[in-house]
Amino acid sequence: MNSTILLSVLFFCGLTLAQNNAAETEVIRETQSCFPDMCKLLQELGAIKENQKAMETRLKESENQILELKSNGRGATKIAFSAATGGNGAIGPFSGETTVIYRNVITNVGNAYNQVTGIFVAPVPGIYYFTFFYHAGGSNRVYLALMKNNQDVVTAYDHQTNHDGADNGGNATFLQLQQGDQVYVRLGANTHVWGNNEITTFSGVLLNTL
Ligand SMILES: *[C@@H]1O[C@H](CO)[C@@H](O)[C@H](O)[C@H]1NC(C)=O
Ligand SMILES: [Ca+2]
Repeated sequence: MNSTILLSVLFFCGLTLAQNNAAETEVIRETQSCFPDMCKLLQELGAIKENQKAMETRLKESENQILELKSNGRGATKIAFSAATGGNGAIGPFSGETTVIYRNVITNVGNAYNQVTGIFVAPVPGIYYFTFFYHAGGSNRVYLALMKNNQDVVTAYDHQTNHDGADNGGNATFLQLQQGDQVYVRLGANTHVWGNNEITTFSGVLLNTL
């Protein structure tokens, strides 16, 4: 039904209803018996149209939100890195605590890991997952700690021994980070790990933004 017809019928209904209040004649009674149904129908049609408009608006809003998430929104943030120390022998022992520098980058989506400093800096607040693994000999102790800012979160340890010449260990954790929080692996004083190829690694991934 086009809107001109809709308007004129509504206008007619208005007249009919107005006349109903003072209804006396046959003609008006006849009109009354026929048109009130029509008016109700039109009212319902109007309500349906309103509903449809509201739904279209909501659909458009949802579409916009999805587009926003797909492009530059927080839902699009992808952060993941894996790196290995590389090198050709023991890293340590050193007299003080040292940040382990994983120079060989395997993956660094989002560039939040710095291969010069060995430090990962959270670019967005979120839930992250980190792992580190090491290989080491028995000639010295092993002590590695995954650090969140200045606090050790999970550690890996092994004793010095001369009959157990090859050790492998590691640890993993979920961390809730604020933007700018630093995560790195610290080698304990007078301890060591081995650094050949991809044998000693540090990895992290953003699971969800918060
Ligand atoms: C992981 O770290 C925790 C906390 O430092 C420690 O108690 C646990 O022994 C570590 N696990 C391994 C497999 O080294
Ligand atoms: Ca051992």
